[in-house]
Amino acid sequence: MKKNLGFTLLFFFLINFDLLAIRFLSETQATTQTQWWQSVVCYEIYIRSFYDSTGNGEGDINGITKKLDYFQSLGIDVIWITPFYPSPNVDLGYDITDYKNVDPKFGTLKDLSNLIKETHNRKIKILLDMVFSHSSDQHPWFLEAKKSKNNPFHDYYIFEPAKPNNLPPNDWTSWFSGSAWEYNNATKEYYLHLFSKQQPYLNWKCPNVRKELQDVAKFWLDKGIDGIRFDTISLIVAPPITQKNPRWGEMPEVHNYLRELNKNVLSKYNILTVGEMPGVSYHNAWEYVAPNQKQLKTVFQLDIMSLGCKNGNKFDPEPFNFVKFKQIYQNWYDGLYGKGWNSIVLGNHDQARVVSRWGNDKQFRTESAKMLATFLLTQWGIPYIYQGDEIGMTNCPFTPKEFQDVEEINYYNEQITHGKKEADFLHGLLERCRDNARTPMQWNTTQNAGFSTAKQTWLKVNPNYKTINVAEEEKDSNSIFNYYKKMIIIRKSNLTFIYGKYKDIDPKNDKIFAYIRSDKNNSFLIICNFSDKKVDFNPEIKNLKSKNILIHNYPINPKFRNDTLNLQPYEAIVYKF
Ligand code: TEU
Repeated sequence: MKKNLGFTLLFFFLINFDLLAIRFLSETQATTQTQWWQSVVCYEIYIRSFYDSTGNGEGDINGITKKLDYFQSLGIDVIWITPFYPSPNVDLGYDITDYKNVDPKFGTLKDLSNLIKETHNRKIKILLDMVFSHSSDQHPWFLEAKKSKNNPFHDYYIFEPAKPNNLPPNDWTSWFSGSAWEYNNATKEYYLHLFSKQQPYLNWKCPNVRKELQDVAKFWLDKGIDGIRFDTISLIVAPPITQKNPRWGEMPEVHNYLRELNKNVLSKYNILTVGEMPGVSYHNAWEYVAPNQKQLKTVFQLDIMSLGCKNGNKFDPEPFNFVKFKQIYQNWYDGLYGKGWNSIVLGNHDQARVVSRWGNDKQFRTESAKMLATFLLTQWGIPYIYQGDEIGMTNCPFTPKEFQDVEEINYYNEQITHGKKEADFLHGLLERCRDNARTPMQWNTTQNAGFSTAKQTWLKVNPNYKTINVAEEEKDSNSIFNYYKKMIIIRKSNLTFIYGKYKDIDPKNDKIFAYIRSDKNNSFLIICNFSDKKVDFNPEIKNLKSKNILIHNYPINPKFRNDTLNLQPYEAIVYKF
């Protein structure tokens, strides 16, 4: 009897051990197993400003379809399209009233199916933007929710009783200025909004909300899209309202809800998912994107966007700390490499133009735009090119009357209300406002830069379109556009840039970003002068002069004095050795 019991126990131990071993192998394998999306180069399309096919002054879905060959010629593998769902456009599409439809001004569901088909015909993949942490205040869910406390949709949002004297539940502020609470008269409560008051915060603790949003993701995935960019997805669970300075992105329930979304929907498709995750950084990003966490595939590294913001104010620019800039890339590599995947952006529809912010859009526009392309496409992490950066589009001269973006309009009004003079803050606002990145794509020198035949475009066209446009760039073999093309080919033909190790060889240098990408087959040295100065730099690499140069953003050979490079302003060189 005892012997049988012993065998039985041994049998069960061995079975469980095998199962555990298989699971461990499959999960570690998943970390190292290659996935289609690890080697892609992505491109963000801000649909409203990309190409207007109807003449109404705004970009649209068929406009993207008409320009798909452009992405093919550039070497793009994935396009991410910003929201085109029905919206009152308080936040230009990031305030949604119908998650399963297309706003008529952008086209129809049929147009979208055609775009997906045509995109796939060109072996390009397509990501859509899902805005799941808030809806529009005109969404039917919210129109019901605010009616009464016992309305079945009331729990879809966060309503809290007012404090004495009808004060908001706490002093949290919105990302778009002012309080994060708006009073709702019908129920004598406040509702939470992290952005504009027209973007009420969705309550993911409500199972019906999670079910609705899972259905939304499934609806679009079943149309054949290849992935999702999740807007502000780390914000889906609010900290306790007693937390004076709320720490977003750290609530454990976020993981549970993302696991549920992944289990019920995302995991059933071979897709790329990328989270925009305010509050998540290199020390905890792996908790969201490590394969065995079963949540998302990748995360955007946006820590650099907090650099150069005096007292944390995006609209009070100061020179950015370049050593900190480099440290951020090292931290994210150390925090994620071998555990999960990072996504690299230098700009997007929420930030100033990359050549204006990180480069030099005056004397060294071409050199610095090419240097930034070299940097973006040789870093570890999936690179995202933002619409127009591939031709060196720059910030645009606006007057406050021309503003279209709620973030800058609210900020402007708040400053004036607090008695500030325009002279005190307008310069900084103009330098960093989101409209800089949202001016219409500059295709050529015809009316409205070839973006639209409308008399008036939704946002002004940058007056420099006569000299900065796709047509000019495509025909000039030394253009920024053709440099991006070469850099994309270099990245994709050298897997070291995708899977290889990363090492900053001079982290304390306050002008030069020099790093090595290596694997068992190759080593590459990338040198980027992020300054407008001539700089001597000795990378301490023997016979560097004799090494093979893969790409260089100056027409002349690099200058040396012995083993020391005399780098030109914004000079970028990639050596292979
Ligand atoms: O942005 C979220 C976010 O982190 C914001 O702080 C944004 O980066 C801000 O503009 C920086 O100053 C996402 C979308 O990308 C943005 O366009 C939306 O306005 C926002 O969410 C609300 O949906």
